[in-house]
Amino acid sequence: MKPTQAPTIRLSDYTQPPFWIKTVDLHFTLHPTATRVRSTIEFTANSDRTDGPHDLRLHGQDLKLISAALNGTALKSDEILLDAEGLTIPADLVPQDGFTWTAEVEINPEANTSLNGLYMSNGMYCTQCEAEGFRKITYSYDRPDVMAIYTVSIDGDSPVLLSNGNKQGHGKWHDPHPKPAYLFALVAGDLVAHTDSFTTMSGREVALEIWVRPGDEDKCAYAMDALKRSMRWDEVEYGREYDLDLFMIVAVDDFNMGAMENKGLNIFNSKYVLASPQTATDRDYELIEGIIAHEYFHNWTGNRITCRDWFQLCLKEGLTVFRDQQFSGDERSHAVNRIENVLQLRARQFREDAGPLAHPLRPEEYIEINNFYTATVYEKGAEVIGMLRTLVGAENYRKALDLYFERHDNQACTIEHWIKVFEDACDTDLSQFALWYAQAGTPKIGVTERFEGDTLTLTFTQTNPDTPGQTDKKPQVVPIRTGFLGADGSEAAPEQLLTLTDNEQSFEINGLSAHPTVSYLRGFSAPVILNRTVDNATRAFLLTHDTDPFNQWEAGRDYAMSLLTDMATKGTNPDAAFTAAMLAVATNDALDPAFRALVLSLPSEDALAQSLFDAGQTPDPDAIHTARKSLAKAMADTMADDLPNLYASLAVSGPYTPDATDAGKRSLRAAVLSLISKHEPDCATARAQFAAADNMTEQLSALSTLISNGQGAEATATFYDQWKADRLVIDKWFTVQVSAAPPDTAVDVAKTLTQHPDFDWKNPNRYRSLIAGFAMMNPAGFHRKDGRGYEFFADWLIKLDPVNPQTTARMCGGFETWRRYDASRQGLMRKQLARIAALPNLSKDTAEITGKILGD
Ligand code: B3K
Ligand code: ZN
Repeated sequence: MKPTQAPTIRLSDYTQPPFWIKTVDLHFTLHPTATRVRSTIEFTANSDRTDGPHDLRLHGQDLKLISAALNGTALKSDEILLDAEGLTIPADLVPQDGFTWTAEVEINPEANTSLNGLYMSNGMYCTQCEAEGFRKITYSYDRPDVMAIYTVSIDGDSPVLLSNGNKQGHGKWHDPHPKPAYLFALVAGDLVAHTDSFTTMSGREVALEIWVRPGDEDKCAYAMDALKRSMRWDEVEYGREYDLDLFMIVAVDDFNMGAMENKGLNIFNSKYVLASPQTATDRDYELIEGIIAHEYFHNWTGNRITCRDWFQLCLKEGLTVFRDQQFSGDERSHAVNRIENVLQLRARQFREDAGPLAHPLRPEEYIEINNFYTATVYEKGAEVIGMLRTLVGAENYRKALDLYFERHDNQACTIEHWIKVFEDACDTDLSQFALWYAQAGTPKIGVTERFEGDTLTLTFTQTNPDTPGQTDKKPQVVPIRTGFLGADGSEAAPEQLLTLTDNEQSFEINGLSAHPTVSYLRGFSAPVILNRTVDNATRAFLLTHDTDPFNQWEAGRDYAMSLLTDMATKGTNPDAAFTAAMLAVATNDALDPAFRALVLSLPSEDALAQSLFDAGQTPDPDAIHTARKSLAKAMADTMADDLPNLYASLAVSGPYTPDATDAGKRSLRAAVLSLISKHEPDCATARAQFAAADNMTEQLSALSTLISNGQGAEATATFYDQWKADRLVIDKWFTVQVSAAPPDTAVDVAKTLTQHPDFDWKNPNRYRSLIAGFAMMNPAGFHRKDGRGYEFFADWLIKLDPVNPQTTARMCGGFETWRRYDASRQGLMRKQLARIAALPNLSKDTAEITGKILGD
């Protein structure tokens, strides 16, 4: 790794702070380039730290210190030791039994392009403090185990001045709940509110406000509806009531991620708040609902009970993702949601777990904590909670959660606290289960079947692969929901939960009259890779008969994967039995259209590349792209006679609603449209859909079909003219052009688009729409043989790093799979990574990630 000054932070080094904080009072005088922050902080002794006397060491970064005092006595400049990370007051000046710290600092929000701390977005002030942004606002303890009561007053020209808690007057706020500094927030600007109210389960009235830029107020209704449904759901399912008089959401255009759960004042990327049928797709609506719920649910899982240190991040993130997934399943379709979540998990988390960035759910060290807001922490974190619930049962799960909230309210906790709650509530030993938090990598499960007499013996094997820094792993607890199907498709024996705890283990199922077809890992009951030797006839049987919808879908996916693997590596032809099975699913009106759409969508190019690599082969991105196209063409050929009717029958009548039923029809219709276009040289159906669409879902799917068939020039221009004033739609316009472009032209399309006057690259949404759209959504274009895709991507990472390290580091993940490919591509990718890693002044964020990816 490139030499860096940044220290490694270790879990094993955790110690409590020498002092606690009771209250923090902040006064802001806002100015775009010279904001003043006056702070008064009450420190108390920490009686557990008997190793004193202690210095006062406060975090602070990019702050200009104007003055500071202890117990009202001004500190002289030689009594304050300032450095780049904060300040130190020597112990002999610090009253060890507690004291009042006051200080005034000046900060420059306009110069803050990192979007971390206090910054400006379109003339509006806003903050992002998780994980360590509060230290860019004032000197304090910026660590999650220090929880305090905050009072805030704000002076400024902006008509709207917001902070956490309950409102005490214009620009005056008090939050009665102790919170860590990372949940602090401030927003000021010319904003308008979409308002509503909610009556809680104990009858309290809570005001709800969604604050947006003038002109956007008509696009908040769906987010508000999702918020109210989330609030009710948390009361019913978890007994959790909201705890302030007011709950606010603010939409911001410049934001590094999706949203942030600041107490009582959630700040959102505007992409996950604003929606109208004309401008947002069904997928956008689904994401808005899920993210609104996620941030709201953090109020209990994250805010009331927070993390002791950042190593425990999955304590709040894994649990909150699990809760938002339960909510979305309840609000929509459990089967469809589960499939979508597993698709995401495999695309992001399995990919991460198989590469150089693999890390345990609870990492043991980091350089930059923002690099650990990963698919592993979030998505594998949620899977682990799901397994726990499967193992102890729904009733015990609720008992354990009740105990968690009762025992740990207002505390900063660890994974050990979480596990202990389950052990106590369910009277069980979870020491082996806890390995899920400590061991990185996706377990690989093998299975063989033996049938004798009336007994089926299933023998499982479990391998936990080596990952960076971890070898010789122990077997984990793997709950495998298993079904047994008779020849007529009925359940030949009741479903069983087989819990694997060893590296090799057998289970017997008795009383069977014949060898059943076994349906393993129903509902994807554990985040593992199951290697099962199975023939295509069995896959087709499961696709038709499995009573578990997840496994029904999985059988089709597995079937497609095996065909595509052969097509990409051996040049075989598509199989007629597969396309016939797809036709049967597509036209089976008894099945939910959304489910049918998922069955019809082929595995992604990236998923195929990973699967080939796992099987010991070197993936060829061009061959994968071609194989996928020819399998889609074969499906279109088999279905040719049925597609037009199916397409027509899926038209949704009446005004647009984003509900799951209509959205499902539109998604199947989009899949059918893409197949129809394989037989239409002029893409007539897509053209007609583009012209007639009254909603973004249909307009965009038509545009994507046109572009991928080389017919998109006119529609692309029309779309731009229609939507040039809508920044979120123009993000989609950039993405669709680079993601749907044929691979041989994609890099040139991307390059040309970077010259477009609307390519405002400092805006993370816009940057991602084009740069990540190309690198992550057009694999064959990115991995072109001459390396121009890699070079283009690296050029833009280099450009962004000094401006926004957090987003740059995250995007470097585009290179995390370099070891999968042939020597030439590996060399080309390494060259670009080395070019980035060698930059002088590279951020610690990007240095940590590129160093790990290179493995130096
Ligand atoms: N907790 C925030 C993520 C903060 C990321 C800091 N780099 C959003 C969420 O998970 O809800
Ligand atoms: Zn979260």
